[in-house]
Amino acid sequence: MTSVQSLTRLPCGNRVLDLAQTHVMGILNVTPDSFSDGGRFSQLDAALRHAEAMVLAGATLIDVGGESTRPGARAVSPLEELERVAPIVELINRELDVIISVDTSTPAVMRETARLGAGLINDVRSLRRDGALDAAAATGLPVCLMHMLGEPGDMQDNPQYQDVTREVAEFLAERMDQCVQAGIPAERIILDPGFGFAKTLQHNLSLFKHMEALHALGRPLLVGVSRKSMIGHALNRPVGERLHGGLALAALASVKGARILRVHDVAETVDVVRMIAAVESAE
Ligand code: PT1
Repeated sequence: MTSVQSLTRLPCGNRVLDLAQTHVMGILNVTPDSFSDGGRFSQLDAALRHAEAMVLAGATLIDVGGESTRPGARAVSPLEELERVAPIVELINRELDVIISVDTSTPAVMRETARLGAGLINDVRSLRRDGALDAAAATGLPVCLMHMLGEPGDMQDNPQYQDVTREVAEFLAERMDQCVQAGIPAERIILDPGFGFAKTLQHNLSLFKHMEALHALGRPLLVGVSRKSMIGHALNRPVGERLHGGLALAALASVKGARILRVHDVAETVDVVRMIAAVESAE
């Protein structure tokens, strides 16, 4: 392997992510569906089939989350979260060829899912829960650190910044320092501006516009804007009508150098990424 290749290859458990390319991460929520009475097996089977469809559509990562972190969501207990997430991580690892990202802030979930085949820890709280830095370090897996102020339950209560991009960059630099001190090398860190987390529409748009400034931190960027209210507010669209706005942002993020796009609509986003790659690889 050349030294240039080693800079772009991020080991994620038993798989490798090539950071020279833009990747699509498919979202798999395993929060319980109160309208479904199909029982545990049928919910697990439906989740596996959804994951498989996203892999066939071109997702190279699947982000499994057992706790909703959208605005106003409430926290779940560690045991409840583990019981939701662990079986599907084990099943995807056995059945599919894909990197499993676990969307969690819970140390026990990090440790247990790493054992079951997870390849990436995606923590919207940037490893700020008690024991999370040590748990993530112990897994040896890469981590995605995301900017958020407060908790999902209160984060949209009047967020304020002097300069949102600078403050997000400073926050991420500080969390990266904490990781390195805890034994997570910088080479294992992915950074995320945290769109929709403690930000008004204007904060989100300004942060998106100036996203390139975060490249100064020297780590790959992950962007998650799929179906979020920033699209809804900018276009006046309900959640079911945000695909086109989301694809525009996916294209922009890709051109701005984001390496991972976290999305619901995998097939459509993969077309966007491939089309851009086709143009960029032309003479
Ligand atoms: C994200 C992200 C995430 N988003 C990472 N993980 C969510 N790394 C969950 C809205 O405004 O961007 N990056 N995990 C989902 N969270 C939200 C937030 C969903 C805001 C919706 C909104 O609509």
